[in-house]
Amino acid sequence: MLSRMKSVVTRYEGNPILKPSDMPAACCAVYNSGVIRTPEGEYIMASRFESPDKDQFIWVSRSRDGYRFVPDDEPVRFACKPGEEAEYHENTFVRDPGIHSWYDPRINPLEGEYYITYCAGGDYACRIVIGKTRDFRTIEHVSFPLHINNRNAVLFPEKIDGRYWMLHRPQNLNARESGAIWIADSPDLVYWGNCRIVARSQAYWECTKIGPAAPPIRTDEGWLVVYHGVFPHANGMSYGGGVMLLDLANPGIVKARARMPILFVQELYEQVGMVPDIVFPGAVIPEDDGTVKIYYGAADYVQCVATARMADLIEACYHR
Ligand code: BMA
Repeated sequence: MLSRMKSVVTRYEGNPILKPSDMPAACCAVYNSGVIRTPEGEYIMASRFESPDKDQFIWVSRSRDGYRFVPDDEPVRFACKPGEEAEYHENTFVRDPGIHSWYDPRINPLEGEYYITYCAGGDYACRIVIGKTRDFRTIEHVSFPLHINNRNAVLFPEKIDGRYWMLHRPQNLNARESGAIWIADSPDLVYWGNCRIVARSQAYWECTKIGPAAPPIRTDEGWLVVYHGVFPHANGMSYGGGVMLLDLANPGIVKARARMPILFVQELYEQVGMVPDIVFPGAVIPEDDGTVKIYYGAADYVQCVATARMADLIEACYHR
């Protein structure tokens, strides 16, 4: 379909904002970050950090302006109740001490706390884990919300109808079944259920699968959800970012959804990396001047940021 709609997203000219050589430990990729801005105005970014031997850690960097980030000296530590470490490792598929695979963190503000939703494991089996942090140095285990083989999850920032809500993406059931975004709800962040499909792929650019990217943001028009979509091309998968609005009172209902991706691979640093042709958004931060910062991983290698006007993102949802 031809569209005359101009691009609503502007890439930061200093991209990438975080790359392997910025990290204080041997690193072959740092990307797919979750980000928040604290009430004190500090930006905190939790990134997927990959060591050259392919362990995966979550590594935090901090910034005053949202563009220049300084990494902590160490990755975050995962903590659970004393005596439950072996169980936590078994259930996050840590194969033996030292082989870690915790990745793609999202930071979800909820009831004055920061909940981290992240994925553990790999292609053999993976799952969503919910943790919680105050200092972004230690993540305390909260729950294993869903059965295995779910990959991306974000929490709504407030209770709706007295319950907690989550968007998630189960692994594709098979090659022909395109992966969809699902919704689940919970009374306590531990027991989740009532899982059902919210949105399937609709356009060709996202025909392989779609998954939630940034935690939903409340707007007058509905919950604004930025998501990722995947297209298969001759060389592999190409990832882009889309946007939709969910009903405020019933977030299982899509009110409006852009047909065109708002973010798609254009720059060299998105085309060349560990995995080519990937833009993978993980956070949208609204600013006081009506703009938002959209943080995204590029080519499974580096971390980038772009800006947009919130009004333009909402309007894009009505362009079909
Ligand atoms: C997904 C996840 C992401 C990654 C993407 C592209 O399945 O593993 O972390 O960015 O694939 O390789």
